[in-house]
Amino acid sequence: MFGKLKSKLKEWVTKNEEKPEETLEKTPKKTGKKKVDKKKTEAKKVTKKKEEIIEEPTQEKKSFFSNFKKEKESDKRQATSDKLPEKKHSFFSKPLTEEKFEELFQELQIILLQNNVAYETVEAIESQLKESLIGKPTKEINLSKELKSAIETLLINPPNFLEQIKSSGKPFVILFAGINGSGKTTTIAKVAHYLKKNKLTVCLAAADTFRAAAIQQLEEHGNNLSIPVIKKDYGADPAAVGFDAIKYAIKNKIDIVLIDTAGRMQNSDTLMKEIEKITRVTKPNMKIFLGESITGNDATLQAKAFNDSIGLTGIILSKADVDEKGGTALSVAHVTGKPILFLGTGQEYKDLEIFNKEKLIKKLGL
Ligand SMILES: Nc1nc2c(ncn2[C@@H]2O[C@H](COP(=O)(O)OP(=O)(O)OP(=O)(O)O)[C@@H](O)[C@H]2O)c(=O)[nH]1
Ligand SMILES: [Mg+2]
Repeated sequence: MFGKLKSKLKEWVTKNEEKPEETLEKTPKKTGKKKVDKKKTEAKKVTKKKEEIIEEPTQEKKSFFSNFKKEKESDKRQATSDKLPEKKHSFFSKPLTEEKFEELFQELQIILLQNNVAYETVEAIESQLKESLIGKPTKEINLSKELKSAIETLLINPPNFLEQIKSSGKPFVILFAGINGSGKTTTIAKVAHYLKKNKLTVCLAAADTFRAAAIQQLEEHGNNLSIPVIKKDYGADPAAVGFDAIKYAIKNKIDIVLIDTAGRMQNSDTLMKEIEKITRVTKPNMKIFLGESITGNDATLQAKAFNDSIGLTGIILSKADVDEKGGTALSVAHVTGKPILFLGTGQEYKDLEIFNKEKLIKKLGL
């Protein structure tokens, strides 16, 4: 996860921080500036440190240093004599203008969009950065730090899952919803395994009575994990299956009921009405949207629609192990305002990771 986004962000930060005076002050305002930059690049090419060059300036490089000195002296004079606030700053401490910010952000915007960050989320990052960067002296700008803090504000750390369950009445009902193949049934099995490991008792409701073999798939997980599965026939009312599972849990003093539901596209009115009915009948304590990390903007749109329909409690993103880009987590969390509870990181029962925003930001290398 984050392989591509991480390397692209690092590339962008390094590029813009290495030569802030070149990138942030791209438009040469003074004569001779172009010459200065060209000479600087040449000096870099021979991979000599600035200090070494200053000690022994060759004839060829003398003009670069004399120009540089002149620039600094002229800036110094302006800083003391000029009344315009913009010119009170030295060569290296001019405040970043809105125009320069737009120039700088353009490239970052493309990187983010290409890595599955939703447009809305890119805009949020832009406005955060704008607020913190515009007017700041360019030499004081730490892009990595600013970007990190902009991303940090988009994410929410989830509440303690086990604590929430333990502090609530029995049975604790969790409904899983999402589009076809997003990983609902597999994730239910992983969550059941996790709860069992934490000494909680679980039963599963096979409320996907629609897809062929969906009930058998859940039963197989139930058998593997020694967890009861409550089922009806294919075509039965899924809300009734959920209701029966809750009755079973009350009777058998089971702590948690996990309800599996059929995959449904968020734009299918009938199926969205059906999930609303399941929600009304089973009154889940938690309504979880299961999205795929790899689907990017689609997952964001789906999460939004499911949230509008049943009011989500949180999100689980599956297939983070095969996600190269990593922007989905940022977008889904930001757009819905709901916490990501877990990340699915593989196909085995143990492959479920509690979401942690600090860990995610660390993975981004910021
Ligand atoms: N690599 C990887 N594969 C996963 C993960 N979670 C689920 N899968 C795979 O995704 C596929 C679909 O998973 P299911 O659990 O059947 O998805 P579903 O949402 O229940 O599908 P429907 O019931 O058809 O809507 C299966 O092949 C799973 O093994 C994960 O975190 N990582
Ligand atoms: Mg399923």
